[in-house]
Amino acid sequence: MAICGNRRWKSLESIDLGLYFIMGTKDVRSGNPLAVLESALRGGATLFQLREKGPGALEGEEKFAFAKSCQRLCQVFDVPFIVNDDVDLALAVDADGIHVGQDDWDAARVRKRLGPDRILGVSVHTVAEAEAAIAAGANYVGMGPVFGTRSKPNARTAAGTVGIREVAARFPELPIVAIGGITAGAMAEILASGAQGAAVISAIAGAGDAEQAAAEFVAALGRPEAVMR
Ligand code: 3NM
Repeated sequence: MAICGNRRWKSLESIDLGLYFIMGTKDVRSGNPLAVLESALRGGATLFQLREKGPGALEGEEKFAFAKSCQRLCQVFDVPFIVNDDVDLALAVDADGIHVGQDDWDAARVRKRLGPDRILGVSVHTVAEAEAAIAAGANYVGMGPVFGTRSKPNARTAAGTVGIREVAARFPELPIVAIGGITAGAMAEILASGAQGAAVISAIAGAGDAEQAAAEFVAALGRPEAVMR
């Protein structure tokens, strides 16, 4: 089986938010996290974010080593490797980008540290936050939680797609990825709201067969050609 990569990306403009897989070691209920990541990539994930957070999360050298292993897998599949929240780690491993929340870091300061060539994603909830993220130099915004989620203990109340519709209408050029409790069955609703794709933890990391789960999302995106095997 030849691995051709999920989606060639050579510029910040060609980032594919279609199936944005997010995972930390604690999100995987059974099996080896790296094997789960590889399965998700095989299934067609177009972007990966390492979100190593919460009780029992790896730290220091272990986190660095795990990040490097994830990055190597992403490189095999030609999928951007994004680090959640940890700017030092992102720079140390030479990640393709970083994702920050409203409470994590000031996005403009992060952009300064990253320079112009890495991907910067920012979580936003309102049109005003989206405007600030654009001004700070974000390449995309994440919006959620759309549905209830168990993967983020301090997540806000589920907001549906209302906010996504508002932000998409105000900033039609801004790439938006929806997050929070998203399943393949919800993809049509997500795309109709103006988002380019879905960011997913449990529906893939918690699935018995992560490759199959990812492939179902890609099929729901309506462009299964994203995967070449
Ligand atoms: N951020 P799942 S919801 C990491 O609303 C994260 O900003 C959210 O995991 C937000 O796909 C969330 O298992 C968890 O619901 C998403």
